[in-house]
Amino acid sequence: MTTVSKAMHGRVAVLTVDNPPVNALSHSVREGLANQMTALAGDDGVDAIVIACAGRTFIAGADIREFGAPPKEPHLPDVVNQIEAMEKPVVAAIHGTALGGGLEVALSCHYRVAVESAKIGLPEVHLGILPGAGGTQRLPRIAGPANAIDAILSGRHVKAREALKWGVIDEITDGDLVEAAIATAEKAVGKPPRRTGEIEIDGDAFGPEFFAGVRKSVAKQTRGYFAPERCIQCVEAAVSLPLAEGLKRERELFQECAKNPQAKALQHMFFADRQVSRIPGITKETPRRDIKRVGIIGAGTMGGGIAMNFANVGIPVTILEVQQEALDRGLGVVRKNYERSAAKGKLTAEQVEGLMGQFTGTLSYDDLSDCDLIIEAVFETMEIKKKVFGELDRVAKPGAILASNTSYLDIDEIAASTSRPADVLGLHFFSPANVMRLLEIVRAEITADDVLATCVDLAKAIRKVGVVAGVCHGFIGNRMLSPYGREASLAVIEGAKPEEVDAALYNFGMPMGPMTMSDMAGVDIGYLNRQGMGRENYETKAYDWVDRLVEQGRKGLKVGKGIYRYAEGDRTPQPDPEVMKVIEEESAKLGIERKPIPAEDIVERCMMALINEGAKILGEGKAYRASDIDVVYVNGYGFPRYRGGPMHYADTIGLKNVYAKIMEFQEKFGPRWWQPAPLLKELAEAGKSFADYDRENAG
Ligand code: 3H9
Repeated sequence: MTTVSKAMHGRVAVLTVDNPPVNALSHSVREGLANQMTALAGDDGVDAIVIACAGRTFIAGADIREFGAPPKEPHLPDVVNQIEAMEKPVVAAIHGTALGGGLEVALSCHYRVAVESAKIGLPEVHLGILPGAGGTQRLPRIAGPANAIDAILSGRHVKAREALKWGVIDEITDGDLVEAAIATAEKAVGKPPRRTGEIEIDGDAFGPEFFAGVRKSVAKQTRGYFAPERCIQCVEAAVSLPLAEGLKRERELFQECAKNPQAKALQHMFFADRQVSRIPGITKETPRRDIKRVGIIGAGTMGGGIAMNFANVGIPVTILEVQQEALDRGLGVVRKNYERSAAKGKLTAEQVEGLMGQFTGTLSYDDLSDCDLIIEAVFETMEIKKKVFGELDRVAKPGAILASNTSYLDIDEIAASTSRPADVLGLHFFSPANVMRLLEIVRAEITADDVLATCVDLAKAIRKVGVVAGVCHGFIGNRMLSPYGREASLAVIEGAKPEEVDAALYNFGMPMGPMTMSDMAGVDIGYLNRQGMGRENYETKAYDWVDRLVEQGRKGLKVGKGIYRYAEGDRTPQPDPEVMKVIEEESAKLGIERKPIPAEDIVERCMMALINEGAKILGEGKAYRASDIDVVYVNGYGFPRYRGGPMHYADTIGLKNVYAKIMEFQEKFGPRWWQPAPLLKELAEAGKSFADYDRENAG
């Protein structure tokens, strides 16, 4: 298939890359560009060359689908060097996004013309690699090391205007892009070659202190990641070495990154993020309902946060409370949130007022009658939820979508309590709802397809990662959290200190350990939940010590003490000897001889519990794909993205090993909580992975 075609415009050859959807640099494109360059170099009828793209974008990078396959010549770095070495001027005509290898191709051209809406970037770091076709050597030369390192480490998309200031783009045109590029090419004929790689960097300002500062500034957000440090080393090489040597160093470091398991994990997440909105039975043709106004019931932290998502994208919200005071308080919190953003310079005072203008407060259900979607965020009991849905059934217009923000309750039961169950589903936001990206979209037994399709689209519109889950206790995320928390808590009663458990999981890559997380969420929440469950339904050994703390008033961070203690105005958890006393007493009560537990054992138990529950969820059809579970855990629970989510992590261990470990735990800790998921057993015995399962079942 020809993906690079040539058309002559006078004495300028215009090469058009046409490789939908994003003109990635698949083998045919690399080969097409290389062959064309060879032919055009020797073609007396051609004075200059333009590289342009068909469709929605300039080249968006190397073809990620080819990663892992045996490399095929010509390699991109060679193609890029070949373009730069051309004696005839080469001009890139950029629209859409010139990303990764796409920008590297553009940087090897001698001029770059773009449309105003174009963007450039080197997002390789998000895929666990680094720009491997000269990007780390050429961008610092043309844009300066500081801009280059910012672009390479953040992977952000830089607007054409900013790129113009950096010198990466030579001209922004509001006319026809290809014509403008041809004009630039014609003007360049006869001038000496203008090669990015030949620009000299004045390295004086970019010594060791500069790079030490860079390392320090990104240390927190890059904790545990392999590629960022190698990106920095590449730019150091650009500053200190001639181009050829810098390119060699870039190649070595690129290979190191490509071989590291993080690259595979991050590339898995790239596709997982895109797969998640593909819902069996839902197509582009599935009708959608119009959402012009949203109603929210409950103006508490959750309700207010949920409402902000809609206001932020220009959808007006009616927010209902039972008492004026609660309503005023809720709207006051929303205003404060916006004002905080304004204080940081993210919003103007005028924008704050505009956003607040999207809110209408009410105490009457009747005022929700013009809403197209109503989400309740009230107290978490079935009785109250049913009462609310009864009211909604009475006032909502026909066709309105009715959603519950419940974290655990049975949406089928809620739906069945209305006269319109097909219009009901769960929309489970995570706290703080205006910040957290995850949204679980809970499909009830008879939720209508158009209701689901509308909510999947809506999730994107409000910039959330929407994952469809089936009805079960805790859906995907919280259901998995429960055995994970149980194992963490058991480790404490068996001999580990809370801070040791937290450190083990923090060092694994979680943003915080489960003990700190409990304190932040409120230790009393789990306590109340357990009170409602009955002792026969949970592992009392794991939680009796926690419950004793709650009974002593240690409800967590909000009261300054929980599993840890907190100094006034300080959120740093401090180990507390009082807590250790309770733990030791409870261990003794249970006849447990406390023993130190190695960090690896803590991590292993927590991870095996998480994976096993994930496999149960998948086997029961409560998640469509293993990769959807990964999306939930990475976006909602801070599971390290570089490990690819719990299910991909399980694949890296090997499901046979995971299954064997769970059987070992069954032997050691008893069968009650260690029943392997039937799907896990099946896959392990067949020598398959969760990725195989996804390929075979969900496409
Ligand atoms: C690189 O360049 C390495 C080099 O430095 C060195 C080499 C030696 N390859 O996101 P969308 C697919 S690394 C293959 O929904 P949007 C994507 O999977 C690369 N496929 O659209 C999806 O497929 P499907 C550096 C790709 O409009 C479809 O295109 N570049 C690639 O929201 C549409 O994607 C990047 O990391 C690819 N490179 O956003 C850029 N890119 O329909 C990654 C996309 O089957 N891409 N697909 O699900 C993006 O950031 C966005 O896709 C883009 C469009 C902004 C371009």
